[in-house]
Amino acid sequence: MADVETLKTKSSYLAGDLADQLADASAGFSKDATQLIKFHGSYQQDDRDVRKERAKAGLGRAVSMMVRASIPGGVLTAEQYLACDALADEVSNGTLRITTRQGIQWHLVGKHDLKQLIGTLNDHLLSTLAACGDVSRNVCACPAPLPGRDDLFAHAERLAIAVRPRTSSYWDLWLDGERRVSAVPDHDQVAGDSGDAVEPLYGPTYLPRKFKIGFAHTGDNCVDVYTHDVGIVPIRGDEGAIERFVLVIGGGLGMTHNKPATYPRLASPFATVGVDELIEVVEAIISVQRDHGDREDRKHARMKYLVEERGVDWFRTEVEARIGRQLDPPQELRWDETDDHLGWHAQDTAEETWFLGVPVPSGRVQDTDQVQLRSAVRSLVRDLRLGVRLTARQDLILTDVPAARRDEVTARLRDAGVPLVEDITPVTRHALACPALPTCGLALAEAERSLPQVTDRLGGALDELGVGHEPVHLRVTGCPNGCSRPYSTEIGVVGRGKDHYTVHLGGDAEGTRLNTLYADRVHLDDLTPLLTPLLTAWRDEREDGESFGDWCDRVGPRALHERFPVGAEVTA
Ligand code: SRM
Ligand code: SF4
Repeated sequence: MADVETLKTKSSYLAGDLADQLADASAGFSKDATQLIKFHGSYQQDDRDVRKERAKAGLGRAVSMMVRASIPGGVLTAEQYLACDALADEVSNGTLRITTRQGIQWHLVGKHDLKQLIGTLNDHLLSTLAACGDVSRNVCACPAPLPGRDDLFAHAERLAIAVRPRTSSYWDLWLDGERRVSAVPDHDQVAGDSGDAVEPLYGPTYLPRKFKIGFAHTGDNCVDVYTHDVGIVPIRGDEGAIERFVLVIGGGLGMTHNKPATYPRLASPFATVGVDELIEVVEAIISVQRDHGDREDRKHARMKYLVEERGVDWFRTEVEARIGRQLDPPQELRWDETDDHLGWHAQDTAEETWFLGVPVPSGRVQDTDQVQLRSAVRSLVRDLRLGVRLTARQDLILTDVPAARRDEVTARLRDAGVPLVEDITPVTRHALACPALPTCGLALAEAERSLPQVTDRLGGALDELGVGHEPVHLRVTGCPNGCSRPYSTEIGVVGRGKDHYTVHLGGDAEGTRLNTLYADRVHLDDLTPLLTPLLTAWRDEREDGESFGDWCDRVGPRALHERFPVGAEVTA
């Protein structure tokens, strides 16, 4: 068993000695407690920018906490958003970080401010419970409130509540035992019951590893549904109501450089289920992973390995045995061009209410000298009581804008220097980056802080080639764990070591195809020179409307290497 398994077993349902550790004067938690506190939504980190100097000066690490709220479908009321915003100043570093799973992170939080932060969130019916840890994480869902489509959220929220841990330790630790209503599932039966009274779904050792669920609308894969452990896509009847759901299973992206036994995987078609069966079937899927997932090797513990190695048919038989009936085969899914929901869109057919998707570079909602994004969003939400939605592409959507106030909203954002979607290049629009340095303890290279340089240079090269208007999708991470989903896009740039990256090409904008490794140890300065010959060939050879990723895929990885050998200058 991995050490974490013993820790979970001994923790009495995630309590451990967290209460004592929270009360002591030190800035951080013990090694064991840092593992347990993840289940409560918090990671212990240190400022890596000052690690070396502090060590030289004989000082310990500059320890702080990152706190993550899990927000199903990324849907927030005005009051909830304003509470999150206020916490950024009260206990954090003045920024809110929208995550690639529609959550919010606060960085540089002091250990002794955790209770205030988590308590305030719960006062607003938001939670950090299970935002991290070996449980089902935040449930993603397309957040766009387009007419006839906003019914998906209710399903996502219901499932999110059903799969939340039920231990009282979270409430005991952060809320003096007071349980909030929204956290209580409305059903007692749990398919694949662990036989455990406290955690009927998870049991005392929870899952072997993190678990992710996402909902996408047919045709619009804005949440990258194939990268989830369970992806869920509604099928609508003639009247437009959701009648069934298609499930895909076994997605996941994390890998380790030079360890072929670890790999990204896209989810496989699994089954079609009725609306009333959804929770039961998803719980049964989770229970199969709970019982059969690898609890010895955490690098091999995600459900994707179970699905890949035992096969979808074996998995389906296991689930059918647990629910006591056969599942219908998965209906075929179709995907159009994925919409990032930026810009203005009508929220109802009468066009009385609108929503505006606002680009947020790397999801960082902050004020800088040039751009007062955080202040502008705060004042708009406060004055117009707008709803806020977070996208899985790290952007935000302001909802419920009366038609008559659209111009005012646009003007106020522009006055604050906020670039809207029409003001940015396509490569900037579609780019994602994970936080990486200085907060992420696993980062091998920069990501968020280098993204502007990468998009400026690549955007410049595309302009020079006369294709600057074409959407090119780029995602950067500081290590191969894949937090900004770099393997399911056209150009994935993955941290390898200081300033060096692997470059992956040939995924598609719809997120239905993995890219493949093209070059290793590329210095960031060499990225655009490396890609320019390929982009030139794409411009000249592409078939009608063919995207860069589709062209790379058509040419094929081997031919790409032969035609565009990666020179020693970029692999130094
Ligand atoms: Fe992630 C770990 C940030 C989405 C795969 N991820 C981490 C940690 C907590 C580092 C750590 O363990 O010490 C990062 C904190 C950095 C920081 O300073 O904030 C971190 N992950 C993020 C976020 C904030 C990136 C972002 O740009 O928004 C995302 C938070 C989502 C959320 O609200 O829950 C985030 N992480 C993802 C995704 C994308 C997704 O889920 O859609 C993935 C790839 C999909 C997947 O899970 O396979 C992802 N994160 C990982 C992994 C590799 C897991 C694996 O199977 O190997 C790790 C490392 C681990 O778990 O050991 C990791
Ligand atoms: Fe950290 Fe790596 Fe995730 Fe980036 S991809 S946030 S560097 S774990």
